[in-house]
Amino acid sequence: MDHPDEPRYSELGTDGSRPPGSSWGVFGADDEVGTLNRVTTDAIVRAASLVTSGQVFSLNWEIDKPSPPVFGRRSPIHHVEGNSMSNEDYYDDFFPQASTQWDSLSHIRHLELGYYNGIDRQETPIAGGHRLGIQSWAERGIVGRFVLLDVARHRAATRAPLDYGVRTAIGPDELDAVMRAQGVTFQTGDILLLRFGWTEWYDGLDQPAREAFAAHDPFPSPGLEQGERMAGWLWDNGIAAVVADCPAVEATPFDVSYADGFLHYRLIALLGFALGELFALGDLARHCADVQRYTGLFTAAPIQMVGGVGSPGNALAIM
Ligand code: UVW
Repeated sequence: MDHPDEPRYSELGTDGSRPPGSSWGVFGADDEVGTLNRVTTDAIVRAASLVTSGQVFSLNWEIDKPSPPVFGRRSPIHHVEGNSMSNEDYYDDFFPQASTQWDSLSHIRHLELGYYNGIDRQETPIAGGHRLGIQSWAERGIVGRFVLLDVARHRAATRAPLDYGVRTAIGPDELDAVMRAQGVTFQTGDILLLRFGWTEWYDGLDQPAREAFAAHDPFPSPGLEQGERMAGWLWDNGIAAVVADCPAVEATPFDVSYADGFLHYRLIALLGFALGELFALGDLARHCADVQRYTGLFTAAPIQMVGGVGSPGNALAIM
């Protein structure tokens, strides 16, 4: 893909001034936005022109799913108060990263190299600062062309359907095959939507099965394969945000004890990717398959919380 102003993945950090495989400095020495910088105003105008039928798809799963939650998060407790005239509600134990969510760039720190763009831990939310907080994306919104890659449908058509009881790591070769089958190519600044069918599978479980799933820690799920090849594919394809319908974008279980055991290190801390997880992509994917079009307009408005680490997805796809 052609975006000549940016180095290729193989060139990142090769001058010795930044860690190899990092985009630090590419979007500016003080940048806190990361790959969302790839979405230009022209790209948004082009994405808006893809809206032809006006059909709108909410990509937000219920706020209290999965239930029980995973990764040590808690379920929101919803209260409604009122009087004879008005009502209002509030939540206890609201974890913005429990259901459909964005991970801000302050979510993950690389074990040896630290936070995105070399930003000091003392300036980030965990130390009481706000740098790399979700406000960087709340202020600009996340808007652009989406490209949906329906990995689950492609698997079912070409091999066997995905088995959600086992760990399945999907790598660049398979994603290239899905792209060819769907007839799509990328443009710089695309929002990549990856459907593994995970939220739909979960929706089909009864409550005892959901309890058993949450008790099985670490649990298996499909997702992207870990390692440099995967990171390089996303970078070199000019992707601005990587959004999936599985719990971690990457396959689980992952291994946080080393750099290539956990793709989050490379994507968030080294490259500055916006990651979205547990997005509900089923209805959109069915529609895309029906009309044989896998692109459209994507919009999301992360919560404006200065120093927030994550946010509910608040996302729509418009065709
Ligand atoms: C972890 O990093 C474990 O969580 P998430 O997948 O929500 O980013």
